[in-house]
Amino acid sequence: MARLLVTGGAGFIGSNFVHHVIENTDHHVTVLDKLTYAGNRASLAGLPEDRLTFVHGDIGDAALVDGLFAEADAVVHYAAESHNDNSLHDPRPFLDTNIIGTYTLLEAARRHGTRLHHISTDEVYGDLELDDPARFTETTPYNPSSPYSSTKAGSDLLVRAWVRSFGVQATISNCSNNYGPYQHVEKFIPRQITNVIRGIRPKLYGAGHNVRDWIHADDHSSAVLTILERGEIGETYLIGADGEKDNTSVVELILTLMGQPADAYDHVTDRAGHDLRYAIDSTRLRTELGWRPRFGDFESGLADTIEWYRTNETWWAPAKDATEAFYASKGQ
Ligand code: NAD
Ligand code: TDX
Repeated sequence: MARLLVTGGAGFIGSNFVHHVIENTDHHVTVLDKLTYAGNRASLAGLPEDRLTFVHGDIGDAALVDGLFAEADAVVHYAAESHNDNSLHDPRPFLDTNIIGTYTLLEAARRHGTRLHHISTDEVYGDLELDDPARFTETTPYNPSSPYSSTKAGSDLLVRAWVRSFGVQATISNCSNNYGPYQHVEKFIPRQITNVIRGIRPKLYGAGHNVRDWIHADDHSSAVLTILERGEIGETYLIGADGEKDNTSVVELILTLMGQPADAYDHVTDRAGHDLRYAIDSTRLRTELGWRPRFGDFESGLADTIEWYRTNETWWAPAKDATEAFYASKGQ
């Protein structure tokens, strides 16, 4: 049994990871989460009290972080400001949490010799043309587009520097777009599902040709656990499940699965600097560490996710009106 510290464990992917760890291992989990607008204590409801400790705090609080690292065997770092649209509106929290927060964790890992896994995104590589046969690999040069992705790129580079300069025992993973339960209604898939539930037409940015490479959050969790157990220190692993879909197809599929006409959506103002396409080549993770995704079928994973939002309206309803008001103020 190991003692895992999970930063951002009340967010979308972090909470999915905590559920995955508690169901599939005997590790004890301590969650450190600031409970920003994106964090929700209810995402961890029902988990056994003897397996989970919740600490409400900021990853930039060096004294708090130091005490938690002293008691952890390993740290998995999910905490971040994560939404591109917010980063275009107000970049500052992205610098504070994604850059200074990660720096604070790295300094604690350095003092305590703690194993650290840093969670990052494929967005650090910029975007690809729609007809480009290439996909991102571990050697693709960094070329981030948004304030969000540039701060994630900065945090990755800090981790690499702390490994090389100070011998910090860290690994990095860069994953593609996640979907599944507990995702905030500001994000594309939950926004459209909850719009349909509320009788609002889904909103597609621009022409809707942009492509994202979708992976179920539980497959992201199994990949992270694999890297934590068998990954080589100092190395980066790309996580993806060959799930490329253009945004129009995703909206049409949501509408169809929810019993609506496939064309019952609106085109709205495009995102500034909107990345065209992301695509992950996860060969390294599969061949070197033997990882495989379990959710091969996007349509059935999406149907399960729709069902989750239908049955968990009390989880998402409190954030819905404010989120739509924010988008409406931007013409989106
Ligand atoms: P999220 O916004 O749903 O959750 C972020 C969590 O971090 C929240 O619980 C929030 O309260 C917490 N947090 C924010 N600032 C904090 C701080 N200063 N101190 C402590 N806690 C803080 O994000 P998510 O979508 O779950 O993303 C989690 C991680 O995965 C991020 O690092 C993100 O870059 C990365 N990632 C996300 C995706 C995706 O598709 N969502 C894909 C690849 C990588
Ligand atoms: O209402 C919408 N309509 C729309 O067309 C919203 C919210 C989004 N979109 C488009 C923009 C993107 O092309 O859908 C796509 C997905 O948008 P988001 O859910 O905002 O995700 P994205 O910007 O691709 O970033 C996500 O994946 C990578 C996560 O939010 C990041 O944290 C992660 O790093």
